[in-house]
Amino acid sequence: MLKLIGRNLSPYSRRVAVAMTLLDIPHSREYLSVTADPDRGLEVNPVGRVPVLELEDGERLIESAAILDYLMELVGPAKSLIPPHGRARRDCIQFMAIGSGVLDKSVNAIYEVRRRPAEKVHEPWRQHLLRQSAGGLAALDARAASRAGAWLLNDQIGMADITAAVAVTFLRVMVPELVTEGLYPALYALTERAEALPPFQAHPLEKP
Ligand SMILES: N[C@@H](CCC(=O)N[C@@H](CS)C(=O)NCC(=O)O)C(=O)O
Repeated sequence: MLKLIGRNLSPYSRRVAVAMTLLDIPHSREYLSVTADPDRGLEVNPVGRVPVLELEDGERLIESAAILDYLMELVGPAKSLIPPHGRARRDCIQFMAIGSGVLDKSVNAIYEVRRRPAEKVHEPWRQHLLRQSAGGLAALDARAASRAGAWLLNDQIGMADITAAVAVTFLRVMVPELVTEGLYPALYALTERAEALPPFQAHPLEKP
């Protein structure tokens, strides 16, 4: 059976977990925190990060986008949460990139505070990271607003939506100043709709 390594506080791990459940892909979990156990992180991934997907023969895949690419190929084009070709595929991958870019920048902003001694936090850099994250959130909100209540690409939830919703939920807990009430109404509405679905509820964000 496939094994997904990484806990649900990691939004990159959570987006893979939600996708696997939505696609009915049987898998086990190892809820690894690389902060608590960096040695295990380096054992399963040469660069010590989660998520990692362990295949049945022991091969390990790293990087959530690469893991998702593998999973979409596994389920085939009819079920894939990333359209197989053309404009729809390009748009999906671009909005996934914006969502993961929001996460990359905000996770770095979190590390700036949590992983450095207080006197070494460089606040102008943290603010720059937050501006980059906010830029991505505004782009996702504009797209969601233009879709008049549908999902980002079409009428079915896909990987761009999952990434966007997982990012907003993560930020609400970890960087609430980025997602204050009323700031991105269409994106928040999309997040609420997504989080109400069983595959999201099966993988709630862990408390930090
Ligand atoms: N681009 C990677 C990012 C993964 C990532 O940064 N994961 C975090 C957890 S949220 C991590 O493992 N951080 C530990 C570290 O970078 O030292 C992906 O999409 O999988």
